[in-house]
Amino acid sequence: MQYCNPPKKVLCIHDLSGMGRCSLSVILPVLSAMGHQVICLPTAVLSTHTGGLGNPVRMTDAAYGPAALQHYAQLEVSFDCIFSGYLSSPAQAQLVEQAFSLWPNALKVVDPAMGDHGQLYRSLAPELVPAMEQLCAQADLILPNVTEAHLLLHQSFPDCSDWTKEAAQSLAEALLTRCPSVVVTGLPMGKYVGCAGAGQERFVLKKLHQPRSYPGTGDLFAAVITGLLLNGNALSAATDAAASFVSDCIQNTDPAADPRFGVWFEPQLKKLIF
Ligand code: PXL
Repeated sequence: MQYCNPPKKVLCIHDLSGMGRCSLSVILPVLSAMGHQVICLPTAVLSTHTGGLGNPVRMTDAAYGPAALQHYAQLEVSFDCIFSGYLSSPAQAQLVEQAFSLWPNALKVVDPAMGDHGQLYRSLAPELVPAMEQLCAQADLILPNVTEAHLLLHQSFPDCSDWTKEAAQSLAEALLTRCPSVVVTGLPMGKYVGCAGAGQERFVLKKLHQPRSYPGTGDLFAAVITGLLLNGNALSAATDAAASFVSDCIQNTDPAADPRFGVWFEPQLKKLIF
């Protein structure tokens, strides 16, 4: 019996929102479909995301994260990638930093999930911003949306519905002072939504999907990019493919469905299996 290569191990430090198709609920199936082993370290367990479904029930235990990291270290496992997302406190940014120092050879991907539509998520304290900035400085790749990009740069959020390619590129490049590779997502570009990347390979992508807004699309995008990088793809190719996947998910979601419950990504997962 010939086995394939062992799956890559990805430590995902993100929240688990039970309903609403975001965070670990979408990252786990995406990375698994791509052939990776996901180790989930929930930063909080919520009944739903915080984007308009009422007040989610929350389960948080500040002691869980550090104890879980200690357990993994004791098991002497090594991770190929550490991928962080929604953190509920500055202490959890330190938790991710601790994971980075325990597994220094892992690919470090930070989705600085903090806000959308020009504002910090209501559930988060402003002190998270400097903690996230510090965390981004230690990452190999950061994936902020346009709101988070402005928060990280201490810039006020522009009221712009049609980003030019040049403006998108300079926003991404401004973040290169913080981290070696950057992909900014969710840039409104007229009839489309674009993303702009910068890093060793310089590129800007635009006009990726229709401007229908759903929670969790940034998490899907980040998970597909991460999975593709771990499979040896270059960032520009991974970004292109992740953008088409998210676009397919949006196009295959009935526009009449309640957007708060996210995109119908499940039937699209087969596109990620090779
Ligand atoms: O997908 C972003 C996200 C992740 N986690 C939680 C959220 C949101 C967006 O609203 O509320 C808890």
